[in-house]
Amino acid sequence: MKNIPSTQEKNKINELRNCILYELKYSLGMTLSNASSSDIFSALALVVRRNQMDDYFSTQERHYQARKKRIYYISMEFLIGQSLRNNLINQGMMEITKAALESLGLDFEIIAKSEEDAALGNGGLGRLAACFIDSMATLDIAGSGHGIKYEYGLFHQQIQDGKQIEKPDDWHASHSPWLIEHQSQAMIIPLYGRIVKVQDQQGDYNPMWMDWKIIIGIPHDYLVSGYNNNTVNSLRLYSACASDSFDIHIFNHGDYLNAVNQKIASENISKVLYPSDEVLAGKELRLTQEYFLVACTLRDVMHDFFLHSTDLNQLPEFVAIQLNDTHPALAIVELMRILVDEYAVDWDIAWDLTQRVCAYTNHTLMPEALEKWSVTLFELLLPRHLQIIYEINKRFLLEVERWQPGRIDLLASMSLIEEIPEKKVRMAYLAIVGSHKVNGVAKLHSELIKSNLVPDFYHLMPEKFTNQTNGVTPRRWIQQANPRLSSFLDRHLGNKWVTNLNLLTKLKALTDDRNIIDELVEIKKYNKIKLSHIVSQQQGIVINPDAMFDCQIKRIHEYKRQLLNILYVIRVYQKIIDGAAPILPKVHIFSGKAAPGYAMAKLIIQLINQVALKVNNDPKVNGQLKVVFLEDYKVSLAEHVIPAADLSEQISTAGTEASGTSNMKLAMNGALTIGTLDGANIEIRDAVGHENFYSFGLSAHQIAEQRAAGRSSYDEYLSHAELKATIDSLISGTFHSDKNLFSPIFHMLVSHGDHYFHLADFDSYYHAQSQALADYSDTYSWHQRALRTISGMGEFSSDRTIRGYSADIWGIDSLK
Ligand code: T68
Repeated sequence: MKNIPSTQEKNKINELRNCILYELKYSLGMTLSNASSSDIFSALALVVRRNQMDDYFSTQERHYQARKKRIYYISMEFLIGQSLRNNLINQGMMEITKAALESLGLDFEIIAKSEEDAALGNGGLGRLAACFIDSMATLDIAGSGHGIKYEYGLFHQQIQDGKQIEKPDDWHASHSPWLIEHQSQAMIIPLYGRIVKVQDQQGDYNPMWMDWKIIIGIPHDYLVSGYNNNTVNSLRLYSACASDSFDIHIFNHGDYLNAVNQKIASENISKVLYPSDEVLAGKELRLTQEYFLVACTLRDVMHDFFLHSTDLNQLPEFVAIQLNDTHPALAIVELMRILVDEYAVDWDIAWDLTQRVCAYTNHTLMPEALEKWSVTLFELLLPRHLQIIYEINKRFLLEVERWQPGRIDLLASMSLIEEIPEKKVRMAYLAIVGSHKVNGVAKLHSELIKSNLVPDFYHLMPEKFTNQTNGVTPRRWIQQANPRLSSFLDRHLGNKWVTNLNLLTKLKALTDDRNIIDELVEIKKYNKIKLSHIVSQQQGIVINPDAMFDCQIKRIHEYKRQLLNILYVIRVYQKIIDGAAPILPKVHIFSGKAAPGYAMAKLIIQLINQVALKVNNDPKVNGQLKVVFLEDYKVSLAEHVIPAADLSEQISTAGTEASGTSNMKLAMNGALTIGTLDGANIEIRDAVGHENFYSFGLSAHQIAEQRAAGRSSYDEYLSHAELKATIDSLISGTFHSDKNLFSPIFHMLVSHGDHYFHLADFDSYYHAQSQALADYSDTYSWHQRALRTISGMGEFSSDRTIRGYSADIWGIDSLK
């Protein structure tokens, strides 16, 4: 039943309605009668942005007056998704907006749906950055995000004949109502050129970078509201454009076409997000992007700093730079260049300041994913930066020599420059030596960084290494994505949980209350019905909301083992055909994108779709087992899947997933986890109680041992008849008329060593799955455990993570 609005509320609704009509008319040049949903969305977003503006200026002034240290979170990716709902919630405007739209005959849901996702990221790393800026604003930290305004975000995925097809994501950045362009703050970024030695007045020779080309960086501000606190920070996204003077120079020589080409080349820098969530081998444009981001951000850093002080020794008092992986590690070098070349700071002092300002977050243990850039490319693009890296390395290797005299092997293995087979800059080593802190993103991961990834660096400088377990923002991942769970929490805990997620522990006392469990059952059911509609609209597949929804939603990767999940489905299917399966209805939902150049991941997508086709249409299965691959995974789709999940698949090979964050989002929304002892799964299991977590598989330690011992996946395959039958179905023509189609998967598993231990973990996974399904048949106790799970998830709020960075890395302790 709706509440009758008070006169004051009526006035607010009226005012908002008039503002929307005003923006529609005067900013967009339309009237209601000819406006599309997307036009109304833009008008509404402009109203919201206008409301943010005053708070933005007062926040900046307040932080400036308080002489607060500023945090610059530099990331090549910010996976924002949609912003309307989030901004309305944070500003407490949701209800009146719905009412204002209704008074115009409009439905909020339809308007909100028309917002394009800002998909400026690949996966976990980019979404983490988005959660962090939300938490920094909510905690009233003077912190800004710094990234690139890609014209094309992560590609759209279409599935045709079971295969992934990539389509460009033109998210119409230039028309985004959220972005405010600041042409007047354009920045000059030099590139290419050569170094000459120039004699100064004392007769010393100093290097001078000359004859560079110029790119212009234009900042765009995206405003980030804190939750219910009047703090508004910003995410600065830089776009690249050609420099006019540079063009004119060429124009004067009459080379029009060359001038135009140069202009296009410059603008290409911010054209597209690289769609790989791992290796980005050798792409000149990518290195240019990384440098462009860093150079623009450091101009902002210096500008902001000089508002406070002209004494560069004070830099670490006012500035903290957090490097989101090694992608922005050139910030270390650019800061050194600015201090040494532009402000003539003595090298040792500059190096000390740089280290105290910078900190580095590592997100991967996989050696092949560690960034390395060819020295030749560096020399061409950033000759001065390469010199600085060599100087850093020279001094660092002297330190290594002092630490372990005579260890030539260490000088080679710890050098920032890899020599063989080709000279390359090791970006992770640069990031480690140039930072005062290096953190992993879950306890296990932070330990493995020390023991496996860079043990020598750890032994040389143990004080640098620390852990900050990831978290996710409850504003988006509970309040926005799951409004019914959110009201449930309001009812039983009051509304403070939104900014103090530890209050969830109070739910523990309610797990024996039948009425409360019934409420939770209803909420999950409602969310599952909603997802079923999306599945039937998008994929044309009818699923039963009473079935268990088993969800694996993340990038497609061998190490994440979507293949293990689909092999399990194949096994169950074979049992059904043999008449030997325990029949309890189940839906396996997959969603995720594969990097366009990652053939094996794309083949796994095709396998999932072919298995789906077979299983979903086989009358013997009779709808008891369904497989759904939801196309075009993105933040806004995740917001629908997560609240509807019963079982969360977190099944990476132990020791490969740095942390995971979908594991947190799903558990917070009441899914139980089936997972390996990997990444943050371990901490989640401890937090929710081991009895509420289906753990399986080898530990990271056992995996490492078996790798070292040289296990044979071929023997595993031969020695296990049922498993063999499952694997053989990949090449029997059961799932595709072309028997050879999936043979690369077969061979990867059987003849090429099964690097990610699918076969070794299969049985253990099968048993955990069977147990989960059997337990699900008792709805009441299942949801008791779901509530217990939610109650344990308080520590996985990104607010907790940001407090950790503040205290341990950034040196800000005065948070409210
Ligand atoms: C993820 N990494 C980790 N990388 O895989 C995940 N990489 O375990 C962790 O939870 C998450 O980071 C947050 O810490 C990524 O998402 C990338 O997306 C990426 C992108 C470009 C280059 C390398």
